Amino acid sequence: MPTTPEQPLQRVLDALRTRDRFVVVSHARPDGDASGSQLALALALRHLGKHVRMVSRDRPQAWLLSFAEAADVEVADRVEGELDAVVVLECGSLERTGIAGLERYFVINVDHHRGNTLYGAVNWFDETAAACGEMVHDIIAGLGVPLTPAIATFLYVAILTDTGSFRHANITARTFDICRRIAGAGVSPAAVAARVYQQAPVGTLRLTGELLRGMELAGAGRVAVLHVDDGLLHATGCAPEDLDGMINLPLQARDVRAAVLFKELGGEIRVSLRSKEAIDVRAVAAAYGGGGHRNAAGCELPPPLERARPGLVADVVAAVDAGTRD
Ligand SMILES: [Mn+2]
Repeated sequence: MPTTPEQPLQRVLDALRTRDRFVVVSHARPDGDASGSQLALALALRHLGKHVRMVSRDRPQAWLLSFAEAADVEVADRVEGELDAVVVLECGSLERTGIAGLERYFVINVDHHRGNTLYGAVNWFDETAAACGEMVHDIIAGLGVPLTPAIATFLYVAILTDTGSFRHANITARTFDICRRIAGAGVSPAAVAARVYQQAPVGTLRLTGELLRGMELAGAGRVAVLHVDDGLLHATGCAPEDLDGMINLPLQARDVRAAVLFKELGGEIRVSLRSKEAIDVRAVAAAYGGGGHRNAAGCELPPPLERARPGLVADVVAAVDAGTRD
């Protein structure tokens, strides 16, 4: 695909080619796309002989640590030292990294979240990408780095997880074109899926059971509301990252159009929102200072939860009404 120097991908490629010392970061509490994109790009830059560190505000998820390369991710809340550039993946704003000191460097911003603030010296923002991993794939291809089995594996981790195992609305032909290349590089989709989805400790099954037992319904059964607090995590022996993906469980029900998960953890209240089809929960999250995608978004709320909860649930019901009317 020919590109002109003015195109964002080309500017990213130029910025990477002409520099040598990088830190690659992604967002705090990294998900599969964050860590997968970070690892794939870091390995590709190292393939070119460049000096690359990976830094994350929080430890990668437990299942990701089953990949040996993930041990190389440094957990830190600050970046210092001599660098030519920081590559920020999968972050709508620099604050999403949870890492201090980045603004002092040449920042290369690669992201697919609507509302990206274009905070980099070089910015490539593509909200049509199903995963940041798709964009990283194009960067790696543009750099002329071959898809080694390890690089291809992490790209697949990014795409598999960010598409909800190929179920979300953001999937395009491009997604499958990239996955076709990944499979051609020798990656076994089934083996990667097993490493991602069959690593859970039994405590997460207990947590799943408790979350669903406490599920409430609003909006004539079309909105499912889940709640978790420190006590429930403690009782099931789980950590906050074990909640990842659990908000999607209620969407298995035909009549549930949207799901809300209230997380009262460590004195903070976080809200995750998911929806089906045209129902826009990003707009709901944005009204509370959050963001995300149409079908997957989140925000934070000031305590106490009881004050904000009814209004937010009502807003989700209204979003379901609006999204169902269209
Ligand atoms: Mn993503």
